[in-house]
Amino acid sequence: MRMSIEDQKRLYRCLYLTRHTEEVLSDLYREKKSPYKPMTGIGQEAVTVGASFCLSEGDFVSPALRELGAMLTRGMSVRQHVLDALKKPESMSGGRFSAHHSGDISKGIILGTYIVGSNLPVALGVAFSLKYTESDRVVLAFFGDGASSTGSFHSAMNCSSTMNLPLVLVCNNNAYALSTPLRFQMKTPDIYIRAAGYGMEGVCVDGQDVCGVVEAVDKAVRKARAGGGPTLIECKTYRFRGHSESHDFDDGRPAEELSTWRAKDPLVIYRRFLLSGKKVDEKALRRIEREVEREVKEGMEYAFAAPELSADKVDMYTHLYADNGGREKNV
Ligand SMILES: Cc1ncc(C[n+]2csc(CCOP(=O)(O)OP(=O)(O)O)c2C)c(N)n1
Ligand SMILES: [Mg+2]
Repeated sequence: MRMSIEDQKRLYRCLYLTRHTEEVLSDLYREKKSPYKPMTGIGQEAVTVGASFCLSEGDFVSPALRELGAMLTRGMSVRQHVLDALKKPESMSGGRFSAHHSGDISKGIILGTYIVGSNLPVALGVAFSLKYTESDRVVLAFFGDGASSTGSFHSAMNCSSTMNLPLVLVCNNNAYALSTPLRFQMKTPDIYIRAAGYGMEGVCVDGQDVCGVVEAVDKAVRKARAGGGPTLIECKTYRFRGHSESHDFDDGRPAEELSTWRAKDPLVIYRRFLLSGKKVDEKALRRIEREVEREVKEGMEYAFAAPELSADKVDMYTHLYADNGGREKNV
């Protein structure tokens, strides 16, 4: 993908927005100032943001568990995310979503579930509908290394390949499923090779290098849009924090492994890359960072101050398929 300087700055902005939002939410939880316990993608932003950056208006993204970066890159605001995370009645779902079920179909963000791997058959269904209606839109679906051992993953691989669907499957291989390291999950360190078993193209990229992620995903998106079918893209990455914010940072993972990966911070790498090109200077990047910090602060302040759900205004009987006959209680 040929990116203008403006595109490059926009990409940095999305990376920084994701990092900063997750850091602030995590700090608030740890300081007991927020009930929302994040499962962050800190360290993995080059994958989630970089891949989502390749989509166009009208395309769809299917986030898994730690893809806030995908939602923000596709245009969800910090305010909207935090309203969802805090289950505020003002959120789109009226307080029904948790952050794991968040999404916004008007922005092409398919709503998630907490069941590992379960977003893949849903993404597959959306991809099928796009092909069926002869649309040139594509679906980008995220999943983790752990999810790649689920039946949902294998069904989605087989079906999308056989039906030549416009689906791009992006694996965040962060080497752990909760606290289980990859070597206890599978006999191979590589997930992209599984594509061969389904007659699909499989690609492996450095998930800390956002330029490499953008290049690989952009190619796969173009291929899918042109009717070339699905691609599996494995991104080797690492989460810098615990599985969730209720886990310690060093949750049994070797200290040396953590420090090796922390030295490959995707934001630092991309920042350095931008400055080395000499078309973006330190001042411009600082300006972006200040703007993002202001946006995050305003979004958080709004969402935290928004009214809470109140017990006497529970409307659990609306939005049901079944007619409740106007009854409010004891249904
Ligand atoms: C079907 C299912 N099994 C177990 C869990 C509990 N669980 C939540 S996240 C997770 C780890 C998933 O690992 P991976 O797919 O590698 O994603 P990561 O957390 O590393 O991003 C597990 C086991 C779940 N939510 N759903
Ligand atoms: Mg994982």
